[in-house]
Amino acid sequence: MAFLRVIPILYVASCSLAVVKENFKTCEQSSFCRRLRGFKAEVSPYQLDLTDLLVTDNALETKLINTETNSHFKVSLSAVHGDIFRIQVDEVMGLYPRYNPQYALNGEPQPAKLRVVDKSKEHITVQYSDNKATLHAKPFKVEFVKDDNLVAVLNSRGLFHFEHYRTRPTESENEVEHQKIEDPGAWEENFKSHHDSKPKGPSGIAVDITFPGAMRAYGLPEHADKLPLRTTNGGEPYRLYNLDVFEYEVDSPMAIYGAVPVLYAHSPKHTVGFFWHNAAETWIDITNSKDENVMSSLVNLVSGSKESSVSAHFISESGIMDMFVLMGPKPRDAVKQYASLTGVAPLPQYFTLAYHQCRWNYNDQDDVTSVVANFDIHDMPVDIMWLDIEYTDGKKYFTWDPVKFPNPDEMVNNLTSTGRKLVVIIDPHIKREAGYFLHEDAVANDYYVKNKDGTVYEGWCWPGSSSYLDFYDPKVVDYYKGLYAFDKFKGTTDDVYIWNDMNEPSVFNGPEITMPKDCIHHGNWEHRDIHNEYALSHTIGTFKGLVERSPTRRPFILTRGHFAGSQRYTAMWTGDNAADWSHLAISYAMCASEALGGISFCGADIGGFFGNPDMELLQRWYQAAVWLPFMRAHAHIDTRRREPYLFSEDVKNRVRIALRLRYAHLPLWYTLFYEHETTGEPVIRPLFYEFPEEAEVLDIDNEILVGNAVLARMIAEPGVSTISVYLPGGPTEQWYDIEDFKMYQGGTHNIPVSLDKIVAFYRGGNIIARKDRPRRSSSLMHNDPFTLYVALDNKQTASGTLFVDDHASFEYRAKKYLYLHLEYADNTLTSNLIDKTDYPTKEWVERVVIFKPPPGVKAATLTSKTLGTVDLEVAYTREHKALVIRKPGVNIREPFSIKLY
Ligand code: NBV
Repeated sequence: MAFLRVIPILYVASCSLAVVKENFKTCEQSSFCRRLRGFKAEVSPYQLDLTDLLVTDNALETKLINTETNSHFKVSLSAVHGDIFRIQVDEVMGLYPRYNPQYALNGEPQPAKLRVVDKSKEHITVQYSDNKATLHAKPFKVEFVKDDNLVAVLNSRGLFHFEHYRTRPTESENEVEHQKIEDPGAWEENFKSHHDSKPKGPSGIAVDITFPGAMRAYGLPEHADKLPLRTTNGGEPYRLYNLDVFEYEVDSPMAIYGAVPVLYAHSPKHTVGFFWHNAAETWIDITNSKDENVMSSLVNLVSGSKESSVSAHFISESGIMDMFVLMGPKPRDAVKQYASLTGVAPLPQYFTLAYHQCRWNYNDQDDVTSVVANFDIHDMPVDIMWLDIEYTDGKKYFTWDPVKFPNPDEMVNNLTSTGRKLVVIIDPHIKREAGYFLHEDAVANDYYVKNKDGTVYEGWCWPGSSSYLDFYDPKVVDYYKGLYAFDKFKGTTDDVYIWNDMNEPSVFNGPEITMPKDCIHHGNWEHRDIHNEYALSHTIGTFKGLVERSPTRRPFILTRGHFAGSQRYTAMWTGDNAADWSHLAISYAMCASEALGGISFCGADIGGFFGNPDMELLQRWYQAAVWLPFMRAHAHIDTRRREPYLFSEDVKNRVRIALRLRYAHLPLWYTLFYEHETTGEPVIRPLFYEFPEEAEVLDIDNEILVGNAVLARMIAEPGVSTISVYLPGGPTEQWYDIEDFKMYQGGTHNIPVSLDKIVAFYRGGNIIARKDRPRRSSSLMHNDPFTLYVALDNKQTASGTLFVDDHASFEYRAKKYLYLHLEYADNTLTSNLIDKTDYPTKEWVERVVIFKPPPGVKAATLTSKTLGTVDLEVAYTREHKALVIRKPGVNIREPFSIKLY
């Protein structure tokens, strides 16, 4: 019945797109948020007892006391390799164990040595490299200093709070006691929740952290909001609670599908990160001094100066308090420090970076075949076809609809024989239907998440009555991964990959469209403790399944729900956006924020999921999506068909050009993903990442950097004929329009734009390897030659890298790859291997294009071991904007040099 009540509101596409806000809590309606946001103290009641101190090589441990309630806590401060401090706070003799996320960290953080450099009854200071942390006793406060600059202070505003029991009360005492200690609203969420029939009561935690000198904060994905975090005082805090928000709105701090609790406070002088390692519902208030007069006094308190600052107030419903301070000092350092904790995305297969064609739903197997055939007929590249939920037999995952997809083997073979791949959806809800093997196995072996009374939890989702696998139970993961085996999931092959949707988890009749918080997972954890981590636990199961199924192929998984650490297993996309300019506009900001949160492999549905884009919006969307890591078109079942070949010649041509531009840059994307795996650097970067000293870039989020070499500026304004673009780096920086090679210096430029225009620049000083021969799919490009684009800086130099391997297997981990360093200086281009590795390849250099070339070049010679020294043809392009060197012909495996005369 609940389903009938909820579904019409939630899942019928409405004419005017608007989120139903009433379905989701505000901070005020979330009792722990209301309580802890309201917790204010003149002076923090929390004090350290530094007489109770244990110091080891890597950590110190001491006691913290709430002087008002006399509750005791254990605090530890440790040094983590790579300029990171970790602070953990937990109850002493807590009545219940508190949860610490199990899957976010990529193993135990590596300890580093710290030493005590100063100590009294009032404070203790430890040092690790040029980082210092001082614990102050009365009141409790921790200061972080880098290079003698105070960069962060924990609890300077006295908002630290830890809800805690001292004794196990009876149910009635408990209620009275807590109404006294906390507040009368404290019971709504937690009173009835228990592991052993006793109520647990409030277990919220909160802390403030202030960053003196900071001018902006970034991060905390996933929100459909601008890149810089806004001041939330007086409004709603940013919320992190994985939710299936139907028709989410932009410019909003509301929670949506993913939660990555890391933020970066940034100023031209310093960047510091803060990772709140907690999987429960979390709210974060942000205060930017630029917006708040009140903050300047706070900053003065903290730093004694009038400089700017940012402050954050983290509030979570449960869990231990586990915090990492990433000491920077630059954005690059802080982001890499975060990656050192939560890991990196393994190099994806090459095809995953190409163009994906999706729709809810392709009608049947003939439809799939015909869509691909049409891409071929219309000469547009496509690599991957996607099947949404309608391919299944009655929403029973791991099965096929016998009428629409009677012969999946044949369909898959048709598709993969032309080098294409298939992705099929697998959601985590399991249809409760007698005879469905998965449900029967789950019931027989106790695989489902439970209600608090130990019975199996039943919710409502696409299949109707559903239950949810408990991926916290190792035996469930063991079973689940086996479902991907070819003999289990019939019709699939090595070329079929997986889309995990609805894994927040989405429960149509659940509170806030998700699982009730008092459901119980393996280990006796309440759903409230692990909620934001559930999707991650799901995709780990899928990842294991794909590795086991195809041990020599790198898995590809797309997920909607995500958490810190998800990058180690999956790509993500920004869910159900709308065919609206505002949703196109927010897509760079959303993916840039994810990239700072470690998840570079991000994209937004091209065209917008809900609604029908007009032709201008659709084309602009394709053009913008060229520069996001995951490039997929997708559409709601109620929308008109919009495969790009359906439109006029003009539109087709523009989309074709956008797709070809994407395919030409696949070597760049691939190299960047390799470098992401090896260094932790994000693949796409907001401007402040590469230009941290430049105040002008702080708020820019309609531009994005692909690596450090390409700057793309989306056009998300309808009907424009001129746009303004900011090119960072100042007057000495040289940027080249990638279409006409025109050179611009750093600064603001107004650029005329037609509908054809894709606004992107190569940064002077970089060499970009491209594959410019148009093909139907990326697999047909493997042996194609490279064109090297040399974009010179004002010193007439440039450099770049190129990664080459088999595009699919794990052999690159056994040194079967080529990683090239390309360099241009003194009128000579050279290529050398960075690592002592080898990979036999047919790929070769077809052309070199030099932007802003030296004048008067008449000839060039190539020298390499097997070719010796050969003369090459050179020619300037019109207006001498570029010099083209024809057919160097050298295999990319061979070191070479090309000298200009
Ligand atoms: O599986 C249907 C859709 C899917 O197309 C979309 O991409 C997901 O984000 N799914 C959500 C279910 C609900 C759509 C209203």
